[in-house]
Amino acid sequence: MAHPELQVMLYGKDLSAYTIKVDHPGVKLHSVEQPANPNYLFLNLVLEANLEAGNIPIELMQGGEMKQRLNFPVLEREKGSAQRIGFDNSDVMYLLMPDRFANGKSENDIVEGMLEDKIDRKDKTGRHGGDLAGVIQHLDYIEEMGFTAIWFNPFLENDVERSSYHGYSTTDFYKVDPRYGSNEEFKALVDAAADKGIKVIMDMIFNHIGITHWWMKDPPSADWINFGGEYVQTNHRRTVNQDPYASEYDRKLMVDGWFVNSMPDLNQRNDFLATYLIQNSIWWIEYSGMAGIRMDTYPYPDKAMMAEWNRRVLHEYPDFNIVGEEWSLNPGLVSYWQKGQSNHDGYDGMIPSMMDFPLQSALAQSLMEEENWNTGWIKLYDALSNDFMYPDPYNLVIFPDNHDMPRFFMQVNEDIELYKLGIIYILTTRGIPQIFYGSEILMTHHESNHHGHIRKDFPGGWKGDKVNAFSGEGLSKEEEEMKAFFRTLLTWRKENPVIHDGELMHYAPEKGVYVYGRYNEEQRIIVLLNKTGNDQKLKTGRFVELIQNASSGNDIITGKKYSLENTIEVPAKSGLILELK
Ligand SMILES: [Ca+2]
Ligand SMILES: [Ca+2]
Repeated sequence: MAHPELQVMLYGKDLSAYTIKVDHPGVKLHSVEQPANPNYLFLNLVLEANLEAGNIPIELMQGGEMKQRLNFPVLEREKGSAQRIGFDNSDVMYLLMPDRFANGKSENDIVEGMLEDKIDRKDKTGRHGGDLAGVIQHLDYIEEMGFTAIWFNPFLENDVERSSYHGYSTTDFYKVDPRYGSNEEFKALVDAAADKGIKVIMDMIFNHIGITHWWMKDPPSADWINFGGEYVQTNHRRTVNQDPYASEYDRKLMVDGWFVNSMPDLNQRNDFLATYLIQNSIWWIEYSGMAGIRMDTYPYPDKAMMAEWNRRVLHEYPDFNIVGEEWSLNPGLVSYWQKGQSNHDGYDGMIPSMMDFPLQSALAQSLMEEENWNTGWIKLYDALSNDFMYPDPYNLVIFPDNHDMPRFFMQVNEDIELYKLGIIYILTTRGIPQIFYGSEILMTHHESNHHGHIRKDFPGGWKGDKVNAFSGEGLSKEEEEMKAFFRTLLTWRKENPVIHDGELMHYAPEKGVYVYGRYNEEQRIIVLLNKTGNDQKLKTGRFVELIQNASSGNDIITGKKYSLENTIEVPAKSGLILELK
């Protein structure tokens, strides 16, 4: 590894009573550190260039006698591991929640001894039985649809009493939850996905753990958990990270307060804990072969440690990608974090990508508002102009919806034509698109906007499902058509680099039509989105910078040819994606 030091946490009764001996070629025991709790020791090892794969013996000594010997396994690295390419704007991510996508193995549905030891598909916050095996079985589907990456909601062990299905309450950072599978199964999934050209992105949470994490019974030190391990609610005032006027009181409550009472807040200022989390990420990347990380609740952990975490991961894997979640509609706040930003306080967050929440909101407003001087498409046109604030807007992750908000189809009042306009926009504007599973079959949640209803079971993922969205059996005509629409658009996007990293130019909305284009040396694309109920005739002279001397364009969805001589007619409530000729 680029970083030669490794810190090993040892846990066991009265470890402070032992001295540690490591005598192995290629390894030096630099030092042993003792936290407040005598049941822990931290060993600082230096791994030298001549270290070979195998077991490093760690000996626990007392009075010159060896009392116990542990074998710390060191594995051979995969060739080219450090040079792996992270997700980028040539990709489209498929976001799925492992519990709710497909149940590939019924034998792991209930794991004896775990705190939530039942499944109930009728319970919105219960476990439904989906797992990693189910995803492996349906990789063909994800590939055929044209997705090139999968972002998994978290699947590490969540041995908590209730709502363990969503995976955001980690109880073991080094272990896949047995109800989803095993570490080996995850690695097999990443390999099988790679064979299909699909990258895998892991969801990580550094801000908090589940209340039943084993640390809670016997933490290494009192400062391991914020507020001394006692529940104090965060104020959720996320602006404190950027606000030049924030009081220390507000700042501390935001960053150190707990997200909810069942999720103890980790103190990343503790150096042992910071190292533990950093090494854990690097271990998962190296072990599994994955291509990216999505970091949860990005403004909540200690921001200096988060910058250091990014630096360390990118030091090992310079072309890796990491995206953070700052749920703010203010691009000034979001852009603060991105690597290369020049900030008023000198902070460099080091993170390559952020989730583009401001653009998501502007898109939904644009589609739902009446066209007017300051409403409708102008929201999206104006929102995009904020890109001057970002060091790298082409590396932002863009999305119509995700697992934490009403599905986009519901946001546009189930209007299929408006929905299509939104999807065209996400798949053709700058950035790295992310699509939530079920979007391709118009999934709804009429029961409620409760997260448990939004994260519905994908039809066909369970034996006996009447509808099978994988095969198409039982889908309505509208659902079938939407699936085909996605497949056409995604397959085309995959093959056309101009949509990945081509330049972007847009025109102020007129007559309810928003026009923009993507171009590079080889290719030019013009996208025309007509929101109105009428066909709209536009003079093409206005677009000459973009279309140059092209006289026509072929719509990539219908294959139909459109003339660009003098005028173009954009059909009512529809979008055209024209490849210019
Ligand atoms: Ca299962
Ligand atoms: Ca925190």
